[in-house]
Amino acid sequence: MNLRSKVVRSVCPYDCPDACGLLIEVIDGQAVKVTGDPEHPFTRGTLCPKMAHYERTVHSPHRITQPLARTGEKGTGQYKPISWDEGVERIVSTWKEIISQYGAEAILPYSYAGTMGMVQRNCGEGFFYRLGASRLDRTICSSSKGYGWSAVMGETLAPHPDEVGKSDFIILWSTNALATNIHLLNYVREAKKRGAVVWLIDTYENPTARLVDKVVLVRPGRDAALALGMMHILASENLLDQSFISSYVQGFEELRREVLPDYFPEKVCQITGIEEGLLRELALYYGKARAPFIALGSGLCRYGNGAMTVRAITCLPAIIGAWNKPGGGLLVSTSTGKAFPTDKITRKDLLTKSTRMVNMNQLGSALTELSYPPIKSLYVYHSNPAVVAPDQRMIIKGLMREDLFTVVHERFMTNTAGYADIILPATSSLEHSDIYRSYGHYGIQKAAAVIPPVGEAKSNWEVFQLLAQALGFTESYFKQTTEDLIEGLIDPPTEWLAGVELKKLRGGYPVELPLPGNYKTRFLTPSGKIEIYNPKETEPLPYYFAPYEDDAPFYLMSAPSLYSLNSSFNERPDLLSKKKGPCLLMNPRDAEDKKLLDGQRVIAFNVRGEARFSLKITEAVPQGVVVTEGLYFSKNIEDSTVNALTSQRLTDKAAGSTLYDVKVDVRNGEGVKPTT
Ligand SMILES: Nc1nc2c(c(=O)[nH]1)N[C@H]1C(S)=C(S)[C@@H](COP(=O)(O)OP(=O)(O)OC[C@H]3O[C@@H](n4cnc5c(=O)[nH]c(N)nc54)[C@H](O)[C@@H]3O)O[C@H]1N2
Ligand SMILES: Nc1nc2c(c(=O)[nH]1)N[C@H]1C(S)=C(S)[C@@H](COP(=O)(O)OP(=O)(O)OC[C@H]3O[C@@H](n4cnc5c(=O)[nH]c(N)nc54)[C@H](O)[C@@H]3O)O[C@H]1N2
Ligand code: SF4
Ligand SMILES: [Mo]
Repeated sequence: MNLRSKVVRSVCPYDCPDACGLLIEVIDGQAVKVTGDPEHPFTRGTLCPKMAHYERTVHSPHRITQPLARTGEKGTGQYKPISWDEGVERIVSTWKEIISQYGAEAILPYSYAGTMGMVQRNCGEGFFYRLGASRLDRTICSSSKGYGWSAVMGETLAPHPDEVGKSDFIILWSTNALATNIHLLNYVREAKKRGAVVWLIDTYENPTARLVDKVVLVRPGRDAALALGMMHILASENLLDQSFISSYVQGFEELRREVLPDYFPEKVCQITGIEEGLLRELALYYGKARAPFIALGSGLCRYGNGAMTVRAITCLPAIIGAWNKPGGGLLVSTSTGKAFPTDKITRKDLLTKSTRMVNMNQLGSALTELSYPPIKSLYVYHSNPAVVAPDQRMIIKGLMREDLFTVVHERFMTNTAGYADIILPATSSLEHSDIYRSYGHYGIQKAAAVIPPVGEAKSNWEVFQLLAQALGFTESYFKQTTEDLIEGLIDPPTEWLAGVELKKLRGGYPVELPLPGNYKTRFLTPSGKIEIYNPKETEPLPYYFAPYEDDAPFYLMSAPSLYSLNSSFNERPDLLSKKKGPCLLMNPRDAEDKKLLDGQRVIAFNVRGEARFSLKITEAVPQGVVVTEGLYFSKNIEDSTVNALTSQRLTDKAAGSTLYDVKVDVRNGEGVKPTT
């Protein structure tokens, strides 16, 4: 190690359940090396391929380092540098004009999870409430999954991930954990060493398939039928835990009487496409295991029936009493929001009158169809809707509007930034402070800035402070430093936080939120029991209904890639070369029917649009399904990507995205020029 170098702790800011602890080696204000913190209990010293060279992202030559103003046509990428003063002045004067003509609801913020830090992620909300802008319903990821879990389990604490290590039968259900939750696999490996059996239930043999003992391929959007079919078999084979049910479960008898008879194996196999022998084997393994554990990913919640699917699966551990056994349970996500008074950041109280809510999955319609008032300005921060949000063609049509004033606060020239009127340079997580929690474990950690801002970059909070000042907002909230906001989350500590060593937390070390001894059987629902029957639901008992489905031959899965995270990391040539460009995986028999050859250019299309891929023929994908891994930037304005195919339809509950509930046809794309 160089004498001038120092090694400091930080936290991975990305939208990933692992929320890893990082060690950053810094020389002369530059991050030169990034490694996993060996003292972080979940990270255990290893990082994913994306973050192993985070310094290449932070000091990328593609970083935006100055505010920029558009000089050419929208979408053509022509900009000139301007000062921060000029940038802020242009934004504020344009907004004032818009507000006087249309009211503040003509302004729409758009943000999601470029950074998961509690301050930088959420600090725009108070600002836009104060402004009186339209509000954004932030449901693109997995709101329906949370809804489905809560409908059965209320606010019950999720199991600690180390339970997985104690299980003897693990189901990885709708997750490509090898890409999206790699540190959970440490526990899976531990369990395997002790003899545990691991299965994967997915719509294709995703890369995690090679780590498991058996794969069950289910037709997309049918998992509720599968879960109910498993419960039918568990009941008919007497594999229920009656004593657990009578102490802790509400409504199993109703389910057994009114719903389960409908989910006999022949019917379930017809719906799900699973062979009867395999369905029985799965149900019997699950029912006979000492402590079965389900790790539930989010793919299956992004359908028109997503919330109900998660609700049905959440009933499974209840009827066999898995919650009562060390190593048994179901992990949907750890919700640790209650540990922090996040309303001190989001400041709902600054909203003085009711304002319009726009669903983030329907940005395309919002920009092109909304009136009274129309959206006249869009402010995007830590999100890239032109790539990640559904129905891309509509979004681009909206972003192209000459009368839409778009501001994008970004680290890189994303496709969304390419349509902006003003671009503001954003800091990376190493350049600002924050405090982090996780949705995959119970660790929390504070991270101070470890290097100065690259160029003239500013953090989300700094920009909202500048805008607040220019708009004359006088509330003391806007005068607080980032450090003040972090401290406000810790002090005074909530009841949950009071159990952690605050000195260690303030010092930047990873600490764990404590869990009460009996938490796995403390069911925080209105009845105090697991609510298979939930009287508050419009349908008090879970059942299966079909997802939306387009009229086209192939289900399209646009699953995560190991080498990017949503649209992030596309700035990295080292990772892009491993990603190998947008591919479409197809079963050999489908390719033969369509007379398509391995490696050729193909176009996937449906009523909403089309996207180009290179075809990869593989048995990993069943007939009737095509798969693409990872999101890519469009190279030019004519070229759409996978979200040109996805729809703005919402889930059954919680207004979530239906990004996987989409069907396409595929045709030869050799020698065909792109069209929009
Ligand atoms: N490397 C990497 N890591 C990531 C991300 C990334 O893009 N890349 N994204 C991050 C984000 S934002 C999130 S939310 C998490 C998501 O992490 P996960 O929840 O693990 O991943 P998902 O993409 O939601 O779902 C993955 C799997 O669902 C399967 N699937 C789709 N439909 C169905 C279905 O109907 N039934 C079943 N059984 N399976 C189905 C897909 O084939 C895919 O294998 O990962 C985070 N981590
Ligand atoms: N077809 C399809 N579409 C999907 C998915 C899918 O599986 N299939 N996954 C969906 C899911 S699960 C999610 S969660 C969404 C995610 O969608 P987004 O949250 O939009 O995620 P990213 O694409 O990672 O874009 C985040 C952007 O924030 C920027 N950024 C990072 N840190 C900061 C910061 O501190 N300040 C500012 N101002 N900018 C910052 C990054 O440079 C990056 O461009 O995408 C969804 N889209
Ligand atoms: S595994 Fe997830 S949290 Fe850990 S370094 Fe990679 S992206 Fe970050
Ligand atoms: Mo997500």
